Amino acid sequence: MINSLIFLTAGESHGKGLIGILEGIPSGLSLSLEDIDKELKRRQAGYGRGGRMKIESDHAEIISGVRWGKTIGSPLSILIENKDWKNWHEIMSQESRVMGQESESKDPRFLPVTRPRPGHADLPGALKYDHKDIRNILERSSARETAMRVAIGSIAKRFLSEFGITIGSYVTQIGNVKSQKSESRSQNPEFIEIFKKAESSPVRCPDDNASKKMMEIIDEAVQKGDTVGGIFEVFATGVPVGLGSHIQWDKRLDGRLAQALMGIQAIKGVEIGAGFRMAEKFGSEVMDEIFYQKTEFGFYRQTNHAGGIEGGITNGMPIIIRAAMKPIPTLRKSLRSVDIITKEPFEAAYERSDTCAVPAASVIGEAMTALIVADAFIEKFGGDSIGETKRNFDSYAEYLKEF
Ligand code: EPS
Repeated sequence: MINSLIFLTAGESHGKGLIGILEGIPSGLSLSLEDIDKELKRRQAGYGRGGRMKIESDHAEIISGVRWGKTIGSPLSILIENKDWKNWHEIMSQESRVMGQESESKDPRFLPVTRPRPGHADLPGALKYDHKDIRNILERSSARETAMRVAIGSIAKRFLSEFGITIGSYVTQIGNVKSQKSESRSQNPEFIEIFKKAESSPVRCPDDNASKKMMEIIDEAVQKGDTVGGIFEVFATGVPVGLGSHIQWDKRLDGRLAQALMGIQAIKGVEIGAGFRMAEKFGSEVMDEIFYQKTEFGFYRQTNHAGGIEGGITNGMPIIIRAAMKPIPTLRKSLRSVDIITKEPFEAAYERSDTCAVPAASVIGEAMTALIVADAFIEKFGGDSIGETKRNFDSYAEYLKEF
Protein backbone atom coordinates (compact mmCIF):
# COMPACT_ATOMS: atom_id res chain seq x y z
CA MET A 1 0.00 0.00 0.00
CA ILE A 2 1.32 3.46 -0.86
CA ASN A 3 0.72 5.88 1.98
CA SER A 4 -0.62 9.38 1.40
CA LEU A 5 1.34 10.63 4.37
CA ILE A 6 4.94 9.48 4.59
CA PHE A 7 7.20 9.91 7.57
CA LEU A 8 10.64 8.83 8.64
CA THR A 9 12.67 9.41 11.79
CA ALA A 10 16.42 9.18 12.32
CA GLY A 11 18.68 9.63 15.32
CA GLU A 12 20.41 7.83 18.17
CA SER A 13 19.47 8.16 21.83
CA HIS A 14 22.78 9.81 22.82
CA GLY A 15 23.62 11.16 19.36
CA LYS A 16 23.43 14.79 18.36
CA GLY A 17 19.68 14.77 17.91
CA LEU A 18 16.61 13.39 16.20
CA ILE A 19 15.46 14.20 12.71
CA GLY A 20 12.01 13.68 11.24
CA ILE A 21 10.52 14.13 7.79
CA LEU A 22 6.80 14.29 7.10
CA GLU A 23 5.54 14.51 3.54
CA GLY A 24 1.93 14.82 2.38
CA ILE A 25 0.47 17.55 4.59
CA PRO A 26 -1.42 19.95 2.30
CA SER A 27 -0.31 23.56 2.01
CA GLY A 28 -1.96 26.32 4.02
CA LEU A 29 -2.18 24.57 7.39
CA SER A 30 -1.30 27.02 10.11
CA LEU A 31 1.34 25.57 12.36
CA SER A 32 3.34 26.95 15.24
CA LEU A 33 6.28 25.62 17.18
CA GLU A 34 4.16 25.81 20.33
CA ASP A 35 1.79 23.20 18.85
CA ILE A 36 4.71 20.79 18.62
CA ASP A 37 6.53 21.68 21.85
CA LYS A 38 3.32 21.33 23.87
CA GLU A 39 3.05 17.70 22.77
CA LEU A 40 6.76 17.06 23.40
CA LYS A 41 6.28 18.28 26.94
CA ARG A 42 3.33 15.96 27.49
CA ARG A 43 5.46 13.00 26.42
CA GLN A 44 8.24 13.91 28.81
CA ALA A 45 5.94 14.13 31.82
CA GLY A 46 4.62 11.20 33.80
CA TYR A 47 5.44 9.68 37.14
CA GLY A 48 8.11 6.99 36.90
CA ARG A 49 10.53 8.52 34.39
CA GLY A 50 14.26 8.28 35.13
CA GLY A 51 17.17 10.73 35.32
CA ARG A 52 17.36 11.40 31.59
CA MET A 53 14.17 13.44 31.64
CA LYS A 54 15.84 15.90 34.01
CA ILE A 55 18.48 16.51 31.33
CA GLU A 56 16.23 16.79 28.29
CA SER A 57 13.61 19.48 27.71
CA ASP A 58 12.60 18.69 24.18
CA HIS A 59 12.15 21.48 21.70
CA ALA A 60 11.43 21.15 18.00
CA GLU A 61 13.09 23.21 15.34
CA ILE A 62 11.30 23.30 11.98
CA ILE A 63 13.88 23.06 9.22
CA SER A 64 11.60 23.09 6.19
CA GLY A 65 8.04 23.02 4.88
CA VAL A 66 6.68 26.02 6.80
CA ARG A 67 6.77 29.68 5.85
CA TRP A 68 5.17 32.55 7.74
CA GLY A 69 3.29 30.21 10.04
CA LYS A 70 1.78 28.00 7.36
CA THR A 71 2.73 24.78 5.63
CA ILE A 72 3.72 25.32 2.00
CA GLY A 73 3.14 21.78 0.73
CA SER A 74 6.79 20.74 0.65
CA PRO A 75 8.17 18.06 3.01
CA LEU A 76 8.24 19.16 6.62
CA SER A 77 11.45 18.43 8.44
CA ILE A 78 12.11 18.76 12.13
CA LEU A 79 15.14 18.64 14.39
CA ILE A 80 15.15 17.88 18.12
CA GLU A 81 18.50 18.21 19.80
CA ASN A 82 19.66 15.74 22.47
CA LYS A 83 20.90 17.89 25.34
CA ASP A 84 22.65 14.81 26.75
CA TRP A 85 24.86 14.72 23.65
CA LYS A 86 27.36 17.05 25.27
CA ASN A 87 28.13 14.21 27.72
CA TRP A 88 28.33 11.65 24.93
CA HIS A 89 29.80 13.33 21.86
CA GLU A 90 33.11 11.47 22.11
CA ILE A 91 31.49 8.11 22.76
CA MET A 92 29.04 8.69 19.89
CA SER A 93 31.66 10.30 17.63
CA GLN A 94 31.53 9.66 13.90
CA GLU A 95 35.35 9.85 13.66
CA SER A 96 37.19 6.56 13.47
CA ARG A 97 38.84 5.72 16.80
CA VAL A 98 41.21 3.23 18.32
CA MET A 99 39.88 1.53 21.43
CA GLY A 100 41.82 1.59 24.71
CA GLN A 101 43.50 5.01 24.43
CA GLU A 102 44.79 6.42 27.73
CA SER A 103 42.18 9.17 28.15
CA GLU A 104 39.38 6.81 27.28
CA SER A 105 40.27 4.00 29.63
CA LYS A 106 38.95 6.00 32.59
CA ASP A 107 35.45 6.12 31.15
CA PRO A 108 33.85 2.68 30.90
CA ARG A 109 31.37 3.97 28.32
CA PHE A 110 34.17 3.77 25.74
CA LEU A 111 34.30 0.02 26.23
CA PRO A 112 32.12 -2.05 23.92
CA VAL A 113 28.78 -3.11 25.39
CA THR A 114 28.93 -6.91 25.28
CA ARG A 115 26.25 -7.82 27.78
CA PRO A 116 22.82 -8.06 26.14
CA ARG A 117 19.84 -7.12 28.31
CA PRO A 118 16.96 -9.60 28.13
CA GLY A 119 13.83 -8.01 26.64
CA HIS A 120 15.69 -5.43 24.53
CA ALA A 121 16.76 -5.55 20.88
CA ASP A 122 20.36 -6.05 22.16
CA LEU A 123 21.04 -9.69 21.29
CA PRO A 124 18.92 -10.22 18.15
CA GLY A 125 20.09 -6.81 16.87
CA ALA A 126 23.80 -7.55 17.45
CA LEU A 127 23.49 -10.93 15.72
CA LYS A 128 21.52 -9.49 12.81
CA TYR A 129 23.78 -6.46 12.18
CA ASP A 130 27.08 -8.16 13.12
CA HIS A 131 27.98 -5.82 15.95
CA LYS A 132 30.32 -6.80 18.77
CA ASP A 133 29.38 -3.52 20.50
CA ILE A 134 25.70 -3.59 21.45
CA ARG A 135 25.70 0.21 21.77
CA ASN A 136 25.27 0.25 17.98
CA ILE A 137 21.87 -1.39 18.50
CA LEU A 138 20.59 0.07 21.74
CA GLU A 139 21.17 3.66 20.69
CA ARG A 140 18.51 3.33 18.01
CA SER A 141 16.16 0.82 19.63
CA SER A 142 15.80 3.23 22.58
CA ALA A 143 12.45 4.93 23.03
CA ARG A 144 14.23 8.28 22.77
CA GLU A 145 13.24 8.12 19.09
CA THR A 146 9.56 8.45 20.03
CA ALA A 147 10.13 12.15 20.77
CA MET A 148 10.25 12.66 17.01
CA ARG A 149 7.14 10.56 16.42
CA VAL A 150 5.31 12.82 18.85
CA ALA A 151 6.61 15.93 17.04
CA ILE A 152 5.46 14.63 13.66
CA GLY A 153 2.23 13.29 15.14
CA SER A 154 1.45 16.73 16.55
CA ILE A 155 1.35 18.06 12.98
CA ALA A 156 -1.06 15.27 12.00
CA LYS A 157 -3.17 16.19 15.03
CA ARG A 158 -3.15 19.83 14.03
CA PHE A 159 -4.28 18.85 10.51
CA LEU A 160 -7.09 16.62 11.81
CA SER A 161 -8.34 19.33 14.16
CA GLU A 162 -9.22 21.43 11.08
CA PHE A 163 -11.86 18.78 10.39
CA GLY A 164 -13.17 18.46 13.94
CA ILE A 165 -11.19 15.32 14.78
CA THR A 166 -9.77 15.15 18.32
CA ILE A 167 -7.30 12.55 19.52
CA GLY A 168 -6.51 11.89 23.16
CA SER A 169 -5.55 9.14 25.56
CA TYR A 170 -5.50 8.03 29.16
CA VAL A 171 -3.87 5.28 31.18
CA THR A 172 -6.24 2.54 32.31
CA GLN A 173 -3.82 0.22 34.13
CA ILE A 174 -0.33 0.25 35.65
CA GLY A 175 0.95 -3.04 36.99
CA ASN A 176 -2.12 -4.70 38.51
CA VAL A 177 -3.83 -1.40 39.40
CA LYS A 178 -6.83 -0.77 37.16
CA SER A 179 -8.71 2.47 36.64
CA GLN A 180 -12.39 2.12 37.46
CA LYS A 181 -13.15 4.39 34.52
CA SER A 182 -11.65 2.15 31.89
CA GLU A 183 -14.78 0.75 30.24
CA SER A 184 -15.24 1.76 26.61
CA ARG A 185 -17.45 4.73 26.02
CA SER A 186 -19.50 5.68 23.01
CA GLN A 187 -20.23 9.40 23.36
CA ASN A 188 -17.80 12.12 22.34
CA PRO A 189 -18.28 14.48 25.33
CA GLU A 190 -17.47 11.63 27.72
CA PHE A 191 -14.10 11.09 26.09
CA ILE A 192 -13.17 14.73 26.28
CA GLU A 193 -14.19 14.98 29.92
CA ILE A 194 -12.18 11.88 30.90
CA PHE A 195 -9.24 13.09 28.82
CA LYS A 196 -9.20 16.44 30.64
CA LYS A 197 -9.16 14.61 33.95
CA ALA A 198 -6.28 12.39 32.80
CA GLU A 199 -4.25 15.43 31.73
CA SER A 200 -3.97 16.56 35.34
CA SER A 201 -2.97 13.16 36.72
CA PRO A 202 0.77 12.39 37.14
CA VAL A 203 0.10 8.97 35.62
CA ARG A 204 -2.47 10.21 33.04
CA CYS A 205 -5.25 8.24 34.73
CA PRO A 206 -8.71 9.82 35.05
CA ASP A 207 -9.54 7.89 38.25
CA ASP A 208 -8.03 9.74 41.26
CA ASN A 209 -8.06 6.74 43.50
CA ALA A 210 -6.39 4.49 40.93
CA SER A 211 -3.88 7.30 40.13
CA LYS A 212 -2.69 7.21 43.74
CA LYS A 213 -2.37 3.44 43.74
CA MET A 214 -0.55 3.53 40.41
CA MET A 215 2.01 5.93 41.87
CA GLU A 216 2.41 3.62 44.85
CA ILE A 217 3.12 0.62 42.65
CA ILE A 218 5.69 2.69 40.70
CA ASP A 219 7.32 3.66 44.04
CA GLU A 220 7.38 0.01 45.01
CA ALA A 221 9.09 -0.88 41.71
CA VAL A 222 11.67 1.91 42.23
CA GLN A 223 12.46 0.56 45.69
CA LYS A 224 12.89 -2.96 44.40
CA GLY A 225 14.96 -1.89 41.38
CA ASP A 226 12.18 -3.25 39.22
CA THR A 227 9.87 -1.84 36.52
CA VAL A 228 6.12 -1.90 35.72
CA GLY A 229 4.09 -1.86 32.52
CA GLY A 230 0.44 -1.12 31.91
CA ILE A 231 -2.36 -0.36 29.50
CA PHE A 232 -3.47 2.89 27.85
CA GLU A 233 -6.44 3.77 25.68
CA VAL A 234 -6.34 6.15 22.71
CA PHE A 235 -9.49 7.64 21.23
CA ALA A 236 -10.31 9.68 18.14
CA THR A 237 -13.61 11.55 18.08
CA GLY A 238 -15.26 13.33 15.16
CA VAL A 239 -13.89 10.81 12.65
CA PRO A 240 -16.06 10.68 9.53
CA VAL A 241 -17.49 7.43 8.24
CA GLY A 242 -15.46 5.90 5.38
CA LEU A 243 -11.74 6.02 6.30
CA GLY A 244 -9.84 2.82 5.49
CA SER A 245 -11.23 0.05 3.33
CA HIS A 246 -12.39 -3.56 3.36
CA ILE A 247 -11.11 -4.24 -0.16
CA GLN A 248 -7.55 -5.32 0.71
CA TRP A 249 -5.94 -6.60 3.92
CA ASP A 250 -3.48 -3.74 4.21
CA LYS A 251 -6.08 -1.03 3.59
CA ARG A 252 -8.09 -1.98 6.68
CA LEU A 253 -7.77 0.87 9.17
CA ASP A 254 -7.85 -1.36 12.26
CA GLY A 255 -4.85 -3.28 10.92
CA ARG A 256 -2.99 -0.07 10.12
CA LEU A 257 -3.65 1.30 13.59
CA ALA A 258 -2.63 -1.97 15.23
CA GLN A 259 0.71 -1.91 13.43
CA ALA A 260 1.31 1.73 14.33
CA LEU A 261 0.59 1.10 18.02
CA MET A 262 2.48 -2.19 18.12
CA GLY A 263 5.45 -0.38 16.59
CA ILE A 264 5.91 1.67 19.77
CA GLN A 265 8.77 0.33 21.89
CA ALA A 266 7.64 -2.21 24.55
CA ILE A 267 4.06 -2.58 23.26
CA LYS A 268 3.06 -6.23 23.30
CA GLY A 269 -0.69 -6.14 22.75
CA VAL A 270 -3.20 -3.98 20.88
CA GLU A 271 -6.97 -4.21 20.77
CA ILE A 272 -9.63 -2.22 18.97
CA GLY A 273 -12.89 -1.44 20.79
CA ALA A 274 -13.91 -4.24 23.14
CA GLY A 275 -11.10 -6.31 21.59
CA PHE A 276 -10.22 -9.48 23.49
CA ARG A 277 -13.27 -9.14 25.73
CA MET A 278 -15.49 -9.75 22.68
CA ALA A 279 -14.13 -13.29 22.41
CA GLU A 280 -15.88 -14.40 25.57
CA LYS A 281 -19.29 -12.92 24.72
CA PHE A 282 -22.19 -13.99 22.49
CA GLY A 283 -22.53 -12.18 19.18
CA SER A 284 -25.77 -10.54 20.25
CA GLU A 285 -23.95 -8.92 23.18
CA VAL A 286 -21.19 -7.18 21.25
CA MET A 287 -22.62 -5.98 17.92
CA ASP A 288 -23.45 -2.29 17.72
CA GLU A 289 -27.02 -2.23 16.45
CA ILE A 290 -27.92 0.35 13.82
CA PHE A 291 -30.55 3.08 14.34
CA TYR A 292 -31.66 6.03 12.26
CA GLN A 293 -33.02 9.48 12.91
CA LYS A 294 -33.30 12.37 10.49
CA THR A 295 -30.31 14.52 11.47
CA GLU A 296 -27.04 15.57 9.81
CA PHE A 297 -25.74 12.01 9.71
CA GLY A 298 -28.83 9.87 10.27
CA PHE A 299 -27.35 6.46 11.13
CA TYR A 300 -26.25 6.03 14.70
CA ARG A 301 -25.32 3.43 17.34
CA GLN A 302 -26.02 3.27 21.03
CA THR A 303 -22.93 1.20 21.74
CA ASN A 304 -19.37 1.14 20.41
CA HIS A 305 -17.93 -2.32 20.97
CA ALA A 306 -16.41 -2.15 17.49
CA GLY A 307 -14.27 0.81 18.52
CA GLY A 308 -15.47 2.86 15.56
CA ILE A 309 -14.29 0.46 12.85
CA GLU A 310 -16.29 -2.19 10.96
CA GLY A 311 -14.79 -4.15 8.07
CA GLY A 312 -11.67 -2.02 8.32
CA ILE A 313 -13.71 1.16 7.65
CA THR A 314 -14.57 3.90 10.15
CA ASN A 315 -18.29 3.90 10.94
CA GLY A 316 -18.64 7.40 12.39
CA MET A 317 -18.30 6.32 16.03
CA PRO A 318 -15.20 7.27 18.02
CA ILE A 319 -12.16 5.11 17.32
CA ILE A 320 -10.96 3.32 20.46
CA ILE A 321 -7.62 1.51 20.66
CA ARG A 322 -6.01 -0.03 23.71
CA ALA A 323 -2.36 -1.01 23.96
CA ALA A 324 -0.51 -3.08 26.56
CA MET A 325 3.06 -2.14 27.43
CA LYS A 326 5.43 -4.63 29.00
CA PRO A 327 7.54 -3.49 31.97
CA ILE A 328 10.67 -1.68 30.71
CA PRO A 329 13.39 -4.35 30.38
CA THR A 330 16.24 -2.23 31.82
CA LEU A 331 16.18 -3.08 35.52
CA ARG A 332 18.44 -2.39 38.46
CA LYS A 333 17.52 -5.87 39.66
CA SER A 334 19.73 -8.51 38.05
CA LEU A 335 18.59 -10.60 35.12
CA ARG A 336 20.57 -13.53 33.79
CA SER A 337 22.26 -13.15 30.42
CA VAL A 338 25.42 -14.19 28.57
CA ASP A 339 28.36 -12.02 27.41
CA ILE A 340 28.51 -12.07 23.59
CA ILE A 341 32.35 -12.19 23.53
CA THR A 342 33.30 -14.46 26.44
CA LYS A 343 30.05 -16.48 26.32
CA GLU A 344 30.20 -16.39 30.14
CA PRO A 345 26.98 -15.97 32.10
CA PHE A 346 26.55 -12.75 34.08
CA GLU A 347 23.75 -10.91 35.79
CA ALA A 348 22.76 -7.77 33.92
CA ALA A 349 22.45 -4.75 36.18
CA TYR A 350 21.87 -1.19 34.97
CA GLU A 351 21.51 2.01 36.88
CA ARG A 352 19.79 4.71 34.84
CA SER A 353 16.44 3.95 33.31
CA ASP A 354 12.75 4.74 33.54
CA THR A 355 10.70 2.68 36.00
CA CYS A 356 7.43 3.20 34.21
CA ALA A 357 6.81 4.92 30.87
CA VAL A 358 3.15 4.02 30.34
CA PRO A 359 1.95 7.67 30.63
CA ALA A 360 4.54 8.68 27.99
CA ALA A 361 3.58 5.74 25.79
CA SER A 362 -0.04 6.90 25.80
CA VAL A 363 1.03 10.27 24.36
CA ILE A 364 3.10 8.42 21.72
CA GLY A 365 0.01 6.28 21.02
CA GLU A 366 -1.93 9.49 20.28
CA ALA A 367 0.77 10.60 17.83
CA MET A 368 0.80 7.28 15.99
CA THR A 369 -3.01 7.23 15.86
CA ALA A 370 -3.03 10.78 14.48
CA LEU A 371 -0.54 9.86 11.75
CA ILE A 372 -2.58 6.83 10.65
CA VAL A 373 -5.94 8.60 10.75
CA ALA A 374 -4.46 11.60 8.88
CA ASP A 375 -3.00 9.24 6.27
CA ALA A 376 -6.40 7.59 5.72
CA PHE A 377 -8.06 11.03 5.70
CA ILE A 378 -5.76 12.40 3.00
CA GLU A 379 -6.11 9.15 1.07
CA LYS A 380 -9.90 9.67 0.99
CA PHE A 381 -10.17 13.41 0.56
CA GLY A 382 -6.91 14.29 -1.17
CA GLY A 383 -6.14 17.96 -1.73
CA ASP A 384 -2.83 19.73 -2.24
CA SER A 385 -4.03 22.68 -0.19
CA ILE A 386 -6.14 22.74 2.98
CA GLY A 387 -8.77 24.65 0.98
CA GLU A 388 -9.02 21.85 -1.54
CA THR A 389 -9.17 19.17 1.17
CA LYS A 390 -11.97 21.14 2.85
CA ARG A 391 -13.97 21.45 -0.36
CA ASN A 392 -13.69 17.71 -0.91
CA PHE A 393 -14.60 16.99 2.69
CA ASP A 394 -17.61 19.35 2.64
CA SER A 395 -18.92 17.82 -0.56
CA TYR A 396 -18.68 14.36 1.03
CA ALA A 397 -20.57 15.64 4.09
CA GLU A 398 -23.30 16.94 1.75
CA TYR A 399 -23.46 13.59 0.01
CA LEU A 400 -23.79 11.74 3.34
CA LYS A 401 -26.66 14.05 4.34
CA GLU A 402 -28.54 13.13 1.20
CA PHE A 403 -27.72 9.42 1.29
C1 EPS B 1 15.67 4.64 27.33
C2 EPS B 1 16.46 4.84 28.44
C3 EPS B 1 16.51 6.13 29.14
C4 EPS B 1 15.20 6.85 28.89
C5 EPS B 1 15.05 6.98 27.36
C6 EPS B 1 14.73 5.64 26.83
O1 EPS B 1 17.52 6.94 28.63
P1 EPS B 1 19.03 6.91 29.16
O2 EPS B 1 19.57 5.55 28.81
O3 EPS B 1 19.74 8.02 28.45
O4 EPS B 1 18.93 7.12 30.65
O5 EPS B 1 15.12 8.10 29.52
O6 EPS B 1 14.02 7.85 27.04
C7 EPS B 1 14.32 9.05 26.52
C8 EPS B 1 15.54 9.56 26.50
C9 EPS B 1 13.16 9.74 26.02
O7 EPS B 1 13.30 10.85 25.54
O8 EPS B 1 12.06 9.15 26.15
C10 EPS B 1 15.74 3.35 26.61
O9 EPS B 1 16.68 2.58 26.84
O10 EPS B 1 14.84 3.07 25.80
